[in-house]
Amino acid sequence: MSAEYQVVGNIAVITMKNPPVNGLGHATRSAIVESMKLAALDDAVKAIIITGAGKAFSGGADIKEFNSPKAFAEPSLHTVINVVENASKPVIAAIHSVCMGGGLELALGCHYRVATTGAQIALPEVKLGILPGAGGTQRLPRVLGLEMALNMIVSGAPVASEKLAETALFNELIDGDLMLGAMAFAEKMADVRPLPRVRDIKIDYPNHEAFLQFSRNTVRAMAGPFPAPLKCVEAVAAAVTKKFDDGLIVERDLFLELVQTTESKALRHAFFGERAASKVPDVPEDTPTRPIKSVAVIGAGTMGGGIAMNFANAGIPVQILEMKQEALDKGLATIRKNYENTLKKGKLTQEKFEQRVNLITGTLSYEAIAQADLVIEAVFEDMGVKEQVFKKLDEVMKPGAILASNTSTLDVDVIASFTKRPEDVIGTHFFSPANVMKLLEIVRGKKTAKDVLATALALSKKIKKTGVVSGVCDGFIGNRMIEQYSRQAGFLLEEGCTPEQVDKAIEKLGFAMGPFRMGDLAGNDIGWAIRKRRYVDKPHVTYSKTADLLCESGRFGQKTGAGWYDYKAGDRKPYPSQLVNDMIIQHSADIGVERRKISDQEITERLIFALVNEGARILEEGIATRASDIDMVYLTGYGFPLHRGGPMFYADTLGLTNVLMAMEKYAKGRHGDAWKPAALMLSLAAEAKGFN
Ligand code: T1G
Repeated sequence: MSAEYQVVGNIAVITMKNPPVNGLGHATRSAIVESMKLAALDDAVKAIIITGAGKAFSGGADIKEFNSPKAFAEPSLHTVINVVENASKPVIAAIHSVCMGGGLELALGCHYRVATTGAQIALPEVKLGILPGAGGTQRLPRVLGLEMALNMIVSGAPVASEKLAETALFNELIDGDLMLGAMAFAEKMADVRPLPRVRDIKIDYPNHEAFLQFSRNTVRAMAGPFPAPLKCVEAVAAAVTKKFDDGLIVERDLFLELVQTTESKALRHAFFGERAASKVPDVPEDTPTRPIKSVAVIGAGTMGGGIAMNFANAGIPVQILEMKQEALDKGLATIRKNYENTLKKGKLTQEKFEQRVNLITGTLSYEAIAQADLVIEAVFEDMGVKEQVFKKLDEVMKPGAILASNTSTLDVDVIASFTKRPEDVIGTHFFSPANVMKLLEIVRGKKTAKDVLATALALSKKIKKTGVVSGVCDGFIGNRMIEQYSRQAGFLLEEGCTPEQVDKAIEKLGFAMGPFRMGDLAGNDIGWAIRKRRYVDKPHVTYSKTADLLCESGRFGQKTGAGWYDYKAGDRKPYPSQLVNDMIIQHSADIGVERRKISDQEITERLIFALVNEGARILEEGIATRASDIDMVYLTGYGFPLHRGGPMFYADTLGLTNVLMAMEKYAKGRHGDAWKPAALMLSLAAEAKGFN
């Protein structure tokens, strides 16, 4: 059952029931049409109300059905809306909570719409790389006007129902019980004729061409690699320039064009990937979580400060523990400065500023944090230091407190072994800047308790992070893959590239920042320290010494005013460095490598396929639960271009056989051992399958 039909007095009530958000899947669409037939045949029924059960009126078309025959199987959403709009009895949409996408389009096909306040009203299709495909681009401008409708459709942003109260979208806003209000409204309108239809409203916008042209130029400038925003403008333009039914045809054609694009498939992949990431196969979704009412952070450095801000932003009091008053004062001052900057930009109210600053306090004593529900260690990335901290935490923290480490590569099981409560230990790897980057790698130790993991996942949502669960290995998911990416980047320098050429090639593919600009930003000394530790245990692993030579000359990046690139004081713009390029050329000669011209395609293939191959191994070993988790790590933590869906999705769009063929070619070159294909890739390619 995905819609319930009942008659209350002389009003028929159709209640959509397709949890969690009443997605308008085929079964729901069919049930609505069947219910409309019953209402039409029942002479006692004078009016019909459509509403949604649970937490939404409707979240729109069932995205899970896309690219499956069900999505367009009759009754299509168009058919459902036509049945409603052409009914001989008044149909009233009773809207609450969420009315989005196809759900709003269904409501626009009704003769009347009433709503509670606070309902989220949106046509968010553009965020999925498509556009409203069931009349939304033609009907919304008729009730909101051209400008407001175009803004909503191109941005996909929700608007609270009360903000639209004065528009023709709503006939009434209902205070109190929605259904009682809707029934009263239905009684009132039961005999009113003719039945008003949104499609009959004329859009009055003189000189619309100038506005539409301005909109095209503005949208083209902001759309980046995504085709949907500009098509939204074209669809809405048809609402003004064409008859209603002709406008519907324009909308349909544009929708069908967009729904097939890789960009849309990538956005839909990311939509579901974000939500799938919080699902852990052996941890039931209703696992009880531990209440987190207070947090402590050990270390007031860049990471510790940023981490603390996340919790203050979510309204959770945070204590920062430092060893020295000077370091503590510096850390707290940096946090205040960050909030002041946000305040100055108008992105924070004075009230929120004060609330957040006051939620963060400092202390020099472990005893002062003993009652915190969660403590996150963000000290120097050295196992000896971690050991001291966790032994102390084990001593002072109250029973049941969660002990988390922000380590970016170290073994969480070893860290847990420093305590007598390894089940309470977990990794929470934030990405710098910790108060900005969405990604949170949640590292599950062998002994981490299920409720601790469930708590960390729930908390990641509360602090607006994308929590992705990783098993324990060197580098977890993101940094383990970036090691292979960095190896190839170094080899490319030795074989003929400059840092700028590598960066430009991968940035042309859509990466926010290439490996060398990223190194200069994050600090080349971080990778240097990791390599010193990592390759001691793995002497057989070859890697380029160019990065070490760079660090030996003190060129750590922006923080030292020079790295792979030169920098001018007060200017973060990277300038190619002749000195570094000469050092690279000399190094090639020293190691007897003849430099050659290397294409952008080779650069991007070697960088990305190195990620994909290591990602496949991470999947094989069960470090990551699913390929989309790996994609979410790269989309939210490493600047992988969203329109390409993440490394594993991108490999799927290229075809794993093609990826393997390219890898085979590179395996014949220098350090060919780096290109040994993961068994999972070979088996998937053999079955013509992909990772997702
Ligand atoms: N279809 C299928 N599943 C959906 C869904 C949808 N439209 N919306 C949400 N879900 C699932 C989601 O995957 C998750 O599943 C659960 O619901 C809770 O979601 C013709 C073609 C509605 C504001 O783009 O913005 O209509 O992980 O965690 O925070 O023009 O979901 O539990 O298994 O996000 O309360 C247009 C997308 C579709 C709305 C609720 N509609 N959804 O937020 O819960 S295209 C959208 C959202 C369309 C027509 C076109 C949000 C929400 P699971 P959640 P939430």
